[in-house]
Amino acid sequence: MGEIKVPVVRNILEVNERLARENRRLFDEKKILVLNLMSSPGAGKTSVLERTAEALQGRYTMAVIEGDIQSSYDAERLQRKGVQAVQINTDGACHLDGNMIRTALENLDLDPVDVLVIENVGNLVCPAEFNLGEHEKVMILSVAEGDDKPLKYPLMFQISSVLLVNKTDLLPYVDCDLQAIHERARQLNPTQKIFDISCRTGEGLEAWTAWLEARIREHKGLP
Ligand SMILES: Nc1nc2c(ncn2[C@@H]2O[C@H](COP(=O)(O)OP(=O)(O)O)[C@@H](O)[C@H]2O)c(=O)[nH]1
Ligand SMILES: [Mg+2]
Repeated sequence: MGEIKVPVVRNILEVNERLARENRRLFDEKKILVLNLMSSPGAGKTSVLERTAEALQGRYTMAVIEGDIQSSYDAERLQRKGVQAVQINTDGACHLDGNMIRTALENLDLDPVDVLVIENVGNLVCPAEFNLGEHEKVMILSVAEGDDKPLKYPLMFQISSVLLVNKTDLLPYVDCDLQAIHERARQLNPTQKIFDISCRTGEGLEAWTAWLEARIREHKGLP
């Protein structure tokens, strides 16, 4: 009898890592800075992108990949701001993966792009596990979600190099201790950059966009 070979399905995360590395190679070849933007549903990912597009206008070219379970609503929001945007519908999947990004890239003209932001599916859990080939993971927590979230979703805070604490205009109306968010996030990730922002009033957005512009220049090797 010949040897019986059992097919082994390779770890899904391992396959994803390979695809993410391929995406990263393409981004680096084109000198495009890529951000993976993550948060729970409604924390303000698309709002941050709209505000960021306004701030970068005329200086740097931004493109966006929008991930949602359904609809093309968010891509349309960004297109209205003059941003090249492509929508991915995951049809139920709770996160984006390297393969979905590779497919989306076929529908983008990358040549003029300085920064590509990938808006992940609204979820503080699964997106933390899947690299897409990005250079920076950026997460948003809105104050309306509560100051206990770093304790409950530690991985997302640990892997994100930037934390945007959004909706600070709502602080007078919600039971949320901003200082506690900072302290808990710091404990999980001492090097994380934290920006308190309000997409509604614009407060704090300048510091965030200044960081982003500096990061774009650094990535391109510009002074
Ligand atoms: N009060 C307030 N509302 C905000 C702020 N940022 C976003 N929103 C609102 O929160 C809701 C969800 O925002 P959206 O950007 O679609 O969140 P996403 O699901 O994470 O993309 C929308 O109704 C926004 O207008 C903010 O800073 N303050
Ligand atoms: Mg959105």
